[in-house]
Amino acid sequence: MKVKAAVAHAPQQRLTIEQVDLEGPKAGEVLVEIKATSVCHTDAYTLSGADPEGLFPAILGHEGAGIVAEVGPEVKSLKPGDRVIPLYVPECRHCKFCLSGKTNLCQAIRKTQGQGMMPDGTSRFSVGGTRLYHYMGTSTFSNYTVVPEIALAKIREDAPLDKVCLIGCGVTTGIGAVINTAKVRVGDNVVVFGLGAVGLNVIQGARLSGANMIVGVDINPGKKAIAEKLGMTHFVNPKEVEGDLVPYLVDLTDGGADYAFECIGNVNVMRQALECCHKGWGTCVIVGVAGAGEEISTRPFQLVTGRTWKGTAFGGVKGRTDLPKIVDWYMDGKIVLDDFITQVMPIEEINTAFELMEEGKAIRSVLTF
Ligand code: NAD
Ligand code: DAO
Ligand code: ZN
Repeated sequence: MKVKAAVAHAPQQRLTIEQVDLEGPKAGEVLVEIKATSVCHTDAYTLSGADPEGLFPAILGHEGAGIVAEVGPEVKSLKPGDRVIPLYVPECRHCKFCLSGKTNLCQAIRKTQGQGMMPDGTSRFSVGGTRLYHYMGTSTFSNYTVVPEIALAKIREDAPLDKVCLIGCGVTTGIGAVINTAKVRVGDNVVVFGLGAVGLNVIQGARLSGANMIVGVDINPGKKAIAEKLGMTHFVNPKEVEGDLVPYLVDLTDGGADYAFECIGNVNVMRQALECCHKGWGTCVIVGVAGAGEEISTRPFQLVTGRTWKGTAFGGVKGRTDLPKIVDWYMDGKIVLDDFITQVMPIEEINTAFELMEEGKAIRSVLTF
Protein backbone atom coordinates (compact mmCIF):
# COMPACT_ATOMS: atom_id res chain seq x y z
CA MET A 1 0.00 0.00 0.00
CA LYS A 2 0.98 3.64 -0.44
CA VAL A 3 1.43 5.54 2.81
CA LYS A 4 2.39 9.09 3.80
CA ALA A 5 5.64 9.33 5.71
CA ALA A 6 8.31 11.81 6.77
CA VAL A 7 11.50 10.33 5.35
CA ALA A 8 14.96 10.95 6.84
CA HIS A 9 17.25 10.47 3.85
CA ALA A 10 20.52 11.41 5.56
CA PRO A 11 21.84 12.84 8.85
CA GLN A 12 21.27 16.58 9.36
CA GLN A 13 18.88 16.82 6.42
CA ARG A 14 15.32 18.04 6.69
CA LEU A 15 12.70 15.29 6.60
CA THR A 16 10.65 15.10 3.42
CA ILE A 17 6.98 14.12 3.26
CA GLU A 18 6.63 11.41 0.66
CA GLN A 19 4.34 8.67 -0.54
CA VAL A 20 6.20 5.48 0.27
CA ASP A 21 5.42 1.81 -0.19
CA LEU A 22 4.51 -0.31 2.81
CA GLU A 23 4.24 -4.09 2.59
CA GLY A 24 1.54 -5.77 4.66
CA PRO A 25 2.21 -7.51 7.98
CA LYS A 26 3.96 -10.89 7.95
CA ALA A 27 3.68 -13.57 10.65
CA GLY A 28 3.60 -12.04 14.12
CA GLU A 29 3.30 -8.52 12.71
CA VAL A 30 0.59 -5.88 12.82
CA LEU A 31 -0.33 -3.01 10.51
CA VAL A 32 -1.11 0.08 12.59
CA GLU A 33 -2.72 3.30 11.42
CA ILE A 34 -0.81 5.96 13.34
CA LYS A 35 -3.19 8.71 14.44
CA ALA A 36 -0.72 10.90 16.30
CA THR A 37 2.99 11.00 17.02
CA SER A 38 5.16 13.36 18.98
CA VAL A 39 8.80 14.27 18.50
CA CYS A 40 11.30 13.29 21.20
CA HIS A 41 14.86 14.49 21.65
CA THR A 42 16.02 10.99 20.68
CA ASP A 43 14.61 11.45 17.16
CA ALA A 44 16.69 14.63 16.87
CA TYR A 45 19.72 12.82 18.26
CA THR A 46 19.46 10.16 15.56
CA LEU A 47 18.80 12.73 12.84
CA SER A 48 21.89 14.65 13.98
CA GLY A 49 24.08 11.69 13.04
CA ALA A 50 25.37 11.24 16.62
CA ASP A 51 23.48 7.96 17.15
CA PRO A 52 25.74 4.93 16.56
CA GLU A 53 22.62 2.91 15.67
CA GLY A 54 21.34 5.57 13.28
CA LEU A 55 20.62 4.19 9.80
CA PHE A 56 19.52 6.11 6.71
CA PRO A 57 17.31 6.41 4.75
CA ALA A 58 14.79 5.74 7.50
CA ILE A 59 11.39 6.55 8.87
CA LEU A 60 11.98 7.88 12.38
CA GLY A 61 9.47 8.32 15.21
CA HIS A 62 8.88 6.28 18.34
CA GLU A 63 6.29 8.20 20.42
CA GLY A 64 2.99 7.45 18.76
CA ALA A 65 -0.46 5.94 19.08
CA GLY A 66 -2.81 4.38 16.57
CA ILE A 67 -5.39 1.80 15.61
CA VAL A 68 -4.77 -1.73 14.42
CA ALA A 69 -5.70 -1.93 10.71
CA GLU A 70 -4.71 -5.51 9.94
CA VAL A 71 -2.99 -8.41 11.68
CA GLY A 72 -0.60 -10.88 10.10
CA PRO A 73 -0.70 -14.66 10.54
CA GLU A 74 -0.18 -16.01 14.08
CA VAL A 75 -1.10 -12.74 15.77
CA LYS A 76 -3.22 -13.67 18.78
CA SER A 77 -3.42 -10.74 21.16
CA LEU A 78 -4.63 -7.99 18.79
CA LYS A 79 -7.40 -7.49 16.24
CA PRO A 80 -8.39 -4.73 13.81
CA GLY A 81 -9.83 -1.73 15.64
CA ASP A 82 -7.72 -2.15 18.79
CA ARG A 83 -6.05 1.03 20.08
CA VAL A 84 -2.32 0.59 20.52
CA ILE A 85 0.89 2.34 21.52
CA PRO A 86 4.03 1.09 19.71
CA LEU A 87 6.89 0.04 21.99
CA TYR A 88 10.56 0.59 21.25
CA VAL A 89 11.22 -1.78 24.13
CA PRO A 90 9.10 -4.84 23.30
CA GLU A 91 7.78 -7.38 25.80
CA CYS A 92 7.76 -10.96 24.49
CA ARG A 93 7.15 -12.49 27.95
CA HIS A 94 9.27 -15.52 27.01
CA CYS A 95 12.93 -14.50 26.72
CA LYS A 96 15.48 -14.77 29.54
CA PHE A 97 15.26 -11.02 30.10
CA CYS A 98 11.45 -10.92 30.26
CA LEU A 99 11.39 -13.90 32.62
CA SER A 100 14.16 -12.56 34.88
CA GLY A 101 11.90 -10.20 36.80
CA LYS A 102 14.93 -7.90 36.88
CA THR A 103 14.66 -5.83 33.70
CA ASN A 104 12.32 -4.55 31.01
CA LEU A 105 14.95 -4.99 28.28
CA CYS A 106 13.29 -7.77 26.28
CA GLN A 107 15.82 -9.11 23.78
CA ALA A 108 13.48 -11.14 21.58
CA ILE A 109 13.88 -8.88 18.52
CA ARG A 110 16.78 -6.72 19.66
CA LYS A 111 19.22 -7.66 16.90
CA THR A 112 16.97 -6.93 13.93
CA GLN A 113 15.45 -3.87 15.60
CA GLY A 114 18.95 -2.40 15.96
CA GLN A 115 19.54 -3.14 12.28
CA GLY A 116 16.43 -1.16 11.27
CA MET A 117 14.66 -4.33 10.18
CA MET A 118 11.61 -6.37 11.10
CA PRO A 119 12.29 -9.64 12.96
CA ASP A 120 12.64 -11.61 9.69
CA GLY A 121 15.54 -9.34 8.69
CA THR A 122 13.69 -7.37 6.01
CA SER A 123 12.05 -3.95 5.83
CA ARG A 124 8.40 -3.29 5.06
CA PHE A 125 9.11 0.28 3.84
CA SER A 126 10.54 1.30 0.46
CA VAL A 127 10.40 4.26 -1.90
CA GLY A 128 11.02 4.03 -5.63
CA GLY A 129 12.43 0.54 -5.08
CA THR A 130 14.93 1.76 -2.44
CA ARG A 131 14.63 0.11 0.96
CA LEU A 132 13.89 2.40 3.93
CA TYR A 133 15.02 1.41 7.41
CA HIS A 134 12.61 1.05 10.31
CA TYR A 135 13.53 3.04 13.43
CA MET A 136 13.43 1.65 16.96
CA GLY A 137 10.96 -0.94 15.70
CA THR A 138 8.23 1.70 15.59
CA SER A 139 8.64 4.27 12.72
CA THR A 140 5.71 6.40 13.82
CA PHE A 141 6.41 9.29 11.40
CA SER A 142 4.16 7.50 8.91
CA ASN A 143 0.38 7.30 8.76
CA TYR A 144 0.71 3.51 8.61
CA THR A 145 3.50 1.37 10.05
CA VAL A 146 4.13 -2.32 10.60
CA VAL A 147 5.14 -3.35 14.12
CA PRO A 148 5.75 -6.75 15.75
CA GLU A 149 2.85 -7.88 17.92
CA ILE A 150 5.18 -8.04 20.94
CA ALA A 151 5.96 -4.35 20.46
CA LEU A 152 2.39 -3.09 20.78
CA ALA A 153 0.60 -2.21 24.00
CA LYS A 154 -3.16 -2.52 23.71
CA ILE A 155 -4.90 0.36 25.45
CA ARG A 156 -8.49 1.30 26.29
CA GLU A 157 -10.78 2.46 23.48
CA ASP A 158 -11.72 5.82 24.95
CA ALA A 159 -8.15 7.12 25.34
CA PRO A 160 -7.45 10.18 23.15
CA LEU A 161 -4.64 9.07 20.86
CA ASP A 162 -3.40 12.62 20.30
CA LYS A 163 -2.62 12.81 24.03
CA VAL A 164 -1.64 9.29 25.07
CA CYS A 165 0.94 9.08 22.28
CA LEU A 166 3.24 10.78 24.84
CA ILE A 167 3.04 7.64 26.95
CA GLY A 168 5.03 5.91 24.18
CA CYS A 169 8.24 7.48 25.49
CA GLY A 170 8.81 10.69 27.47
CA VAL A 171 6.08 10.44 30.09
CA THR A 172 6.67 6.76 30.80
CA THR A 173 10.44 7.15 30.86
CA GLY A 174 10.35 9.97 33.40
CA ILE A 175 7.71 8.54 35.72
CA GLY A 176 9.15 5.02 35.40
CA ALA A 177 12.66 6.23 36.23
CA VAL A 178 11.33 7.47 39.56
CA ILE A 179 8.99 4.62 40.45
CA ASN A 180 10.75 1.58 38.95
CA THR A 181 14.42 2.48 38.74
CA ALA A 182 15.03 4.79 41.69
CA LYS A 183 12.06 3.70 43.79
CA VAL A 184 11.78 7.15 45.37
CA ARG A 185 10.06 7.10 48.75
CA VAL A 186 8.03 9.59 50.76
CA GLY A 187 10.28 12.36 52.10
CA ASP A 188 13.20 11.82 49.71
CA ASN A 189 15.02 14.81 48.23
CA VAL A 190 15.28 14.67 44.45
CA VAL A 191 17.36 16.68 41.96
CA VAL A 192 16.40 16.62 38.27
CA PHE A 193 18.83 17.86 35.62
CA GLY A 194 17.10 18.86 32.36
CA LEU A 195 13.44 19.87 32.28
CA GLY A 196 12.30 18.59 28.89
CA ALA A 197 9.43 16.12 28.70
CA VAL A 198 11.55 13.44 30.37
CA GLY A 199 12.78 15.58 33.27
CA LEU A 200 9.33 17.12 33.80
CA ASN A 201 7.94 13.63 34.12
CA VAL A 202 10.60 12.77 36.66
CA ILE A 203 9.20 15.72 38.60
CA GLN A 204 5.66 14.41 38.12
CA GLY A 205 6.77 10.95 39.30
CA ALA A 206 8.61 12.40 42.29
CA ARG A 207 5.53 14.33 43.35
CA LEU A 208 3.38 11.20 43.04
CA SER A 209 5.95 9.34 45.18
CA GLY A 210 5.73 11.92 47.95
CA ALA A 211 9.21 13.39 47.55
CA ASN A 212 10.13 16.25 49.86
CA MET A 213 12.38 18.62 47.90
CA ILE A 214 12.14 18.38 44.11
CA VAL A 215 14.94 20.51 42.69
CA GLY A 216 14.86 21.21 38.95
CA VAL A 217 18.09 22.24 37.19
CA ASP A 218 17.92 23.76 33.71
CA ILE A 219 19.77 26.45 31.76
CA ASN A 220 16.45 27.54 30.20
CA PRO A 221 14.48 29.64 32.72
CA GLY A 222 11.43 29.21 30.50
CA LYS A 223 11.00 25.72 32.00
CA LYS A 224 10.46 27.00 35.55
CA ALA A 225 6.72 27.69 35.39
CA ILE A 226 5.59 24.30 34.08
CA ALA A 227 8.04 22.48 36.36
CA GLU A 228 6.56 24.28 39.37
CA LYS A 229 3.07 23.37 38.23
CA LEU A 230 4.11 19.71 38.18
CA GLY A 231 5.62 19.76 41.67
CA MET A 232 9.13 21.26 41.47
CA THR A 233 9.90 22.99 44.78
CA HIS A 234 13.19 24.71 43.85
CA PHE A 235 14.58 25.87 40.50
CA VAL A 236 18.31 26.22 39.84
CA ASN A 237 19.71 27.83 36.71
CA PRO A 238 23.39 26.75 36.59
CA LYS A 239 24.21 29.97 34.75
CA GLU A 240 23.11 31.97 37.79
CA VAL A 241 24.99 29.95 40.41
CA GLU A 242 28.18 31.57 41.64
CA GLY A 243 30.92 28.98 41.99
CA ASP A 244 30.51 25.24 41.52
CA LEU A 245 27.04 23.79 41.00
CA VAL A 246 27.69 20.57 42.95
CA PRO A 247 28.41 22.09 46.40
CA TYR A 248 25.52 24.50 45.81
CA LEU A 249 23.12 21.57 45.30
CA VAL A 250 24.59 19.55 48.17
CA ASP A 251 24.05 22.52 50.47
CA LEU A 252 20.53 23.16 49.15
CA THR A 253 19.50 19.54 49.80
CA ASP A 254 21.02 19.32 53.29
CA GLY A 255 23.90 17.01 52.39
CA GLY A 256 22.93 15.87 48.90
CA ALA A 257 20.15 14.32 46.87
CA ASP A 258 18.69 10.97 47.82
CA TYR A 259 18.12 10.59 44.09
CA ALA A 260 19.42 12.64 41.16
CA PHE A 261 18.28 12.17 37.56
CA GLU A 262 20.21 13.24 34.46
CA CYS A 263 17.68 13.91 31.69
CA ILE A 264 19.86 15.74 29.16
CA GLY A 265 22.46 13.37 27.69
CA ASN A 266 25.45 15.50 28.74
CA VAL A 267 28.32 13.50 30.24
CA ASN A 268 29.59 16.48 32.28
CA VAL A 269 26.16 16.90 33.84
CA MET A 270 26.07 13.13 34.51
CA ARG A 271 29.11 13.63 36.72
CA GLN A 272 27.49 16.57 38.52
CA ALA A 273 24.36 14.47 39.02
CA LEU A 274 26.34 11.71 40.71
CA GLU A 275 28.42 14.04 42.82
CA CYS A 276 25.44 16.01 44.13
CA CYS A 277 24.08 12.78 45.64
CA HIS A 278 24.12 12.27 49.40
CA LYS A 279 27.20 10.62 50.84
CA GLY A 280 26.50 7.08 52.00
CA TRP A 281 23.36 6.38 50.00
CA GLY A 282 22.55 8.84 47.18
CA THR A 283 21.73 7.30 43.80
CA CYS A 284 22.11 8.94 40.40
CA VAL A 285 19.91 7.63 37.58
CA ILE A 286 21.16 8.27 34.03
CA VAL A 287 18.22 8.80 31.69
CA GLY A 288 19.74 11.05 29.01
CA VAL A 289 21.39 9.48 25.97
CA ALA A 290 24.94 10.76 25.40
CA GLY A 291 26.63 11.09 22.02
CA ALA A 292 28.35 8.12 20.39
CA GLY A 293 31.69 7.32 22.00
CA GLU A 294 31.28 9.69 24.94
CA GLU A 295 32.32 8.47 28.38
CA ILE A 296 31.45 9.36 31.94
CA SER A 297 34.00 9.86 34.67
CA THR A 298 34.23 10.59 38.36
CA ARG A 299 36.65 9.92 41.19
CA PRO A 300 36.10 6.32 42.33
CA PHE A 301 35.97 7.64 45.91
CA GLN A 302 32.53 9.02 45.04
CA LEU A 303 31.35 5.41 44.75
CA VAL A 304 33.48 4.12 47.63
CA THR A 305 31.69 6.60 49.84
CA GLY A 306 28.30 5.19 49.04
CA ARG A 307 26.96 6.90 45.92
CA THR A 308 25.47 4.72 43.17
CA TRP A 309 25.31 5.29 39.44
CA LYS A 310 22.57 3.48 37.52
CA GLY A 311 20.60 3.93 34.32
CA THR A 312 17.17 3.33 32.92
CA ALA A 313 15.61 2.63 29.51
CA PHE A 314 11.91 3.42 29.03
CA GLY A 315 11.71 3.91 32.79
CA GLY A 316 12.11 0.21 33.43
CA VAL A 317 8.56 -0.21 32.18
CA LYS A 318 7.29 -3.44 30.60
CA GLY A 319 5.19 -1.93 27.87
CA ARG A 320 2.44 -4.45 27.18
CA THR A 321 1.81 -5.00 30.87
CA ASP A 322 2.28 -1.50 32.25
CA LEU A 323 1.21 0.98 29.55
CA PRO A 324 -2.53 0.20 29.82
CA LYS A 325 -2.25 1.13 33.52
CA ILE A 326 -0.41 4.37 32.75
CA VAL A 327 -3.17 5.25 30.27
CA ASP A 328 -5.68 4.58 33.07
CA TRP A 329 -3.75 6.95 35.35
CA TYR A 330 -4.18 9.67 32.75
CA MET A 331 -7.85 8.93 32.17
CA ASP A 332 -8.44 8.94 35.95
CA GLY A 333 -6.71 12.30 36.34
CA LYS A 334 -3.78 10.89 38.32
CA ILE A 335 -1.14 12.10 35.87
CA VAL A 336 -0.94 15.10 33.59
CA LEU A 337 -0.26 14.86 29.86
CA ASP A 338 -1.91 17.87 28.26
CA ASP A 339 0.55 20.38 29.77
CA PHE A 340 3.42 18.80 27.85
CA ILE A 341 1.76 19.35 24.49
CA THR A 342 2.97 22.79 23.48
CA GLN A 343 2.06 22.52 19.77
CA VAL A 344 -0.24 20.42 17.60
CA MET A 345 0.49 20.45 13.87
CA PRO A 346 0.03 18.34 10.75
CA ILE A 347 2.80 15.89 9.84
CA GLU A 348 3.69 18.21 6.96
CA GLU A 349 5.15 20.62 9.56
CA ILE A 350 7.41 18.05 11.18
CA ASN A 351 10.60 20.02 10.50
CA THR A 352 9.14 22.94 12.44
CA ALA A 353 8.54 20.56 15.35
CA PHE A 354 12.23 19.60 15.31
CA GLU A 355 13.29 23.25 15.16
CA LEU A 356 11.05 24.27 18.06
CA MET A 357 12.47 21.46 20.20
CA GLU A 358 16.06 22.43 19.40
CA GLU A 359 15.27 26.08 20.20
CA GLY A 360 13.82 25.07 23.58
CA LYS A 361 10.39 26.40 22.52
CA ALA A 362 8.57 23.06 22.61
CA ILE A 363 8.16 20.40 25.23
CA ARG A 364 6.29 18.10 22.92
CA SER A 365 4.83 18.88 19.49
CA VAL A 366 2.11 16.42 18.53
CA LEU A 367 1.85 15.67 14.82
CA THR A 368 -1.39 14.45 13.31
CA PHE A 369 -2.04 12.75 9.98
P1 NAD B 1 14.67 17.96 25.71
O1 NAD B 1 15.65 18.44 24.73
O2 NAD B 1 13.23 18.32 25.52
O3 NAD B 1 15.07 18.48 27.19
C1 NAD B 1 16.38 18.64 27.62
C2 NAD B 1 16.42 19.78 28.63
O4 NAD B 1 17.76 19.87 29.14
C3 NAD B 1 16.09 21.14 28.05
O5 NAD B 1 15.09 21.78 28.86
C4 NAD B 1 17.41 21.90 28.09
O6 NAD B 1 17.24 23.29 28.31
C5 NAD B 1 18.10 21.23 29.27
N1 NAD B 1 19.56 21.35 29.25
C6 NAD B 1 20.40 21.23 28.20
N2 NAD B 1 21.69 21.35 28.59
C7 NAD B 1 21.65 21.55 29.92
C8 NAD B 1 22.66 21.73 30.93
N3 NAD B 1 23.95 21.73 30.62
N4 NAD B 1 22.27 21.89 32.20
C9 NAD B 1 20.96 21.90 32.54
N5 NAD B 1 19.97 21.73 31.64
C10 NAD B 1 20.30 21.55 30.36
O7 NAD B 1 14.85 16.38 25.80
P2 NAD B 1 13.86 15.20 26.27
O8 NAD B 1 13.00 14.78 25.16
O9 NAD B 1 13.25 15.57 27.58
O10 NAD B 1 14.96 14.03 26.48
C11 NAD B 1 15.95 14.17 27.47
C12 NAD B 1 17.03 13.13 27.30
O11 NAD B 1 16.50 11.84 27.60
C13 NAD B 1 17.61 12.99 25.88
O12 NAD B 1 18.98 12.71 25.97
C14 NAD B 1 16.87 11.79 25.31
O13 NAD B 1 17.57 11.19 24.26
C15 NAD B 1 16.80 10.94 26.55
N6 NAD B 1 15.78 9.89 26.58
C16 NAD B 1 16.12 8.74 27.20
C17 NAD B 1 15.20 7.73 27.32
C18 NAD B 1 15.55 6.47 28.03
O14 NAD B 1 14.80 5.51 27.93
N7 NAD B 1 16.66 6.42 28.76
C19 NAD B 1 13.92 7.89 26.80
C20 NAD B 1 13.60 9.12 26.20
C21 NAD B 1 14.52 10.12 26.10
O1 DAO C 1 18.05 -3.88 24.74
O2 DAO C 1 20.06 -3.35 24.22
C1 DAO C 1 18.86 -3.06 24.35
C2 DAO C 1 18.47 -1.63 24.01
C3 DAO C 1 17.00 -1.34 24.12
C4 DAO C 1 16.66 0.03 23.71
C5 DAO C 1 16.67 1.00 24.85
C6 DAO C 1 16.73 2.39 24.38
C7 DAO C 1 16.67 3.38 25.51
C8 DAO C 1 17.39 4.63 25.27
C9 DAO C 1 16.95 5.35 24.05
C10 DAO C 1 15.90 6.33 24.32
C11 DAO C 1 14.80 6.18 23.41
C12 DAO C 1 13.84 7.20 23.28
ZN1 ZN D 1 11.37 -10.74 26.08
